Amino acid sequence: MVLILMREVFILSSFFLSAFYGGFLFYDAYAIIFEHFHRRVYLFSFCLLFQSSILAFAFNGGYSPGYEPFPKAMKVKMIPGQKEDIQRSNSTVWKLPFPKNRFAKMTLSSGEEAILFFEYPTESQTFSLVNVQPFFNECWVTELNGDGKPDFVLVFTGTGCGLASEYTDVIFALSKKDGYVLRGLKSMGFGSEDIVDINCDGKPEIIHSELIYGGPGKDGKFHNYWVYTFFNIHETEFEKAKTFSQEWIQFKFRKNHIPTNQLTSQQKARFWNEQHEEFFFNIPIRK
Ligand SMILES: [Ca+2]
Ligand SMILES: [Ca+2]
Repeated sequence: MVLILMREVFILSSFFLSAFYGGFLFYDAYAIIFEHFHRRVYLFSFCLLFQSSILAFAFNGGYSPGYEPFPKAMKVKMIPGQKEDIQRSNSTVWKLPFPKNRFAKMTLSSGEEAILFFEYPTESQTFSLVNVQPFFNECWVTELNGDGKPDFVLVFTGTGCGLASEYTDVIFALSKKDGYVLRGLKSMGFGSEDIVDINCDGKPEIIHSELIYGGPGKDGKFHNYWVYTFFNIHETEFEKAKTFSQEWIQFKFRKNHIPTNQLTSQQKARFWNEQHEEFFFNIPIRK
C-alpha cells in the first residue's frame, strides 16, 4: 500500500515539476524514449523529474534567431527605448527617442489592473491590459505603416523557465492621423529580429512564431516544429503577407533555418488546426 502511494506521489510530482519548469523543452526526446520503452510510465516520469531539476536553472531566450526562416532578411531600423529606473514604484517606464529632441513615453502601472499610459508629444491615451504577460521588457520605435509618424513595439514577457519563458505578448502602437491604435500579437520569443524586410520592398514583415508538436514524420519519429507566419501592416491593420507562405522548421536543439520535409501539407494543416492559438488579442481603451 505504502509502495503504491509512493509510486503515485512520484509520478504526480514528476509531472507537476515538469509542467512548472516548462518541461516540453525535451518533449522530442521523451517521445522517442516513451515509444521505445513501450510506454513505461516509471521511466517517463523519471525523465521528467530529471529534466525538471536541470530546467530549474534553464536558459531564457536567445534561441529564436537560430530558427528564423530568412536569416539574411534586410533589417528594419529599430531604435531601442530607455528604461527609466524608478525606485519603489509599481510602474515600468520606457522613454523612446526620435528626431527633433522629442520623445514618447510608455508607462505601465500594475496594481489590481495593469494600465498602459501612452504619451506622444501631442497625444496621450490610456489602455487597460487585461491578461497580458506581466513583465514589460523591451520597447522600440520604428516605422511600420509608412506614414512617417513613429510606431512603437512593446514586448511583455511571462515568468516560466525553458521554453515557457518564451511566451510573449507584443503590443504594436500603430500611428494614424489622430492618435494611435494598439494591436496585440501573441508570439514566442519575439524580438527585434522578428521585424524584417524579407523581399526588400521597403515594407516590413512581422514574423509570428509558434511551437507545434508534430506526430510521426517521414522518418517515423516524433518532432517539434517552429512555425512562422508573416504579416504586413496596412495603415493600422495586420494583414497576412501575400508573398510568403507559412514556414515549418524542425526544432533540433541547434541552428536550423531549413524548412522541413518531414510533414505532408495535410499533416501540417491538421497539427496547425489542432494546436494553433489565436494570433491577436484585444486591448481595450480605458475611459
Ligand atoms: Ca507610422
Ligand atoms: Ca517587405
